Amino acid sequence: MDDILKTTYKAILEGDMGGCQAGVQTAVNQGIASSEILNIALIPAMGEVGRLFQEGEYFIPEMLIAARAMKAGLEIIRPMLVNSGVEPIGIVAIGTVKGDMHDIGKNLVAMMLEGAGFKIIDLGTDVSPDKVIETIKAYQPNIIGLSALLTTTMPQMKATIDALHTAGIRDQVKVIIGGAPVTEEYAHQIGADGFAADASQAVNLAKSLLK
Ligand code: B1M
Repeated sequence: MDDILKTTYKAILEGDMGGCQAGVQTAVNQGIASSEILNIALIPAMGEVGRLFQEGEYFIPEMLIAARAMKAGLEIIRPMLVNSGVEPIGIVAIGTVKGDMHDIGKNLVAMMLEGAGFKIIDLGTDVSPDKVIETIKAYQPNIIGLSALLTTTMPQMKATIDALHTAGIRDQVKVIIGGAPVTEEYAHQIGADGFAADASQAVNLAKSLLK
């Protein structure tokens, strides 16, 4: 791993927002591709934070400041991940399901979709099925993207799909799901139109569903 990527990785583990921003900026200045910065430093660092949390070495505050540092670094490479001025190829409304506050992965997926030419309606976190229904009625998105990071909030994905059926609007949109505990099998089980394991797969999936 390049020294600057190691420094950036370490800054996230230490919750050092300024260090993470400086590291990402230096990496960009050195000509390191934004995808490398993301996949070698930023994402693995959050994986390590999760491991440390699971082992009882990190607690919520450490996890939170690490997430803030990572998000600040992500913002620097955002323009490189996102193209602007391109006619949208479709509309995706995306959010993290009810009861779930994790938004880093969801934001990354949104950025990559935006970069691929989709117009994004960001519903934020803790998104209820009713909010999804309101959004479909108001903006007619082609795709609804649901993210969940907790095994306890995954059932909200099914609750949302069920609510779309009840409201009689399930056939108006495609529903794609993702997040660390989510699987392809779960997507089939709850009647989603697709599952993506990461942001680039989400882009391929969204494009294929538009066809
Ligand atoms: Co939380 N947390 N957290 N957390 N947190 C996890 C998820 C956990 C695995 C940590 C652990 O125990 N190892 C664990 C869940 C266990 C489980 O359910 N099985 C956990 C827990 C338990 C909790 C709390 C319950 C802790 C507590 O309070 N006791 C609590 C819940 C709060 C709530 O939501 N109601 C909590 C809180 C938090 C913080 C607020 C401190 C913070 C979130 C900050 C934020 O997001 N703004 C946080 C963090 C940072 C994490 C970890 C460390 C990192 C998550 C992350 O950002 N990953 C996480 C451990 C881990 O995942 N290793 C953990 C980086 C991100 C790029 O990856 O989100 O997976 P990810 O997204 C990927 C893919 O999954 C996919 O693409 C993304 C890019 O490749 N993807 C999609 C995601 N969404 C998609 C949607 C798609 C398609 C693909 O289509 C629509």
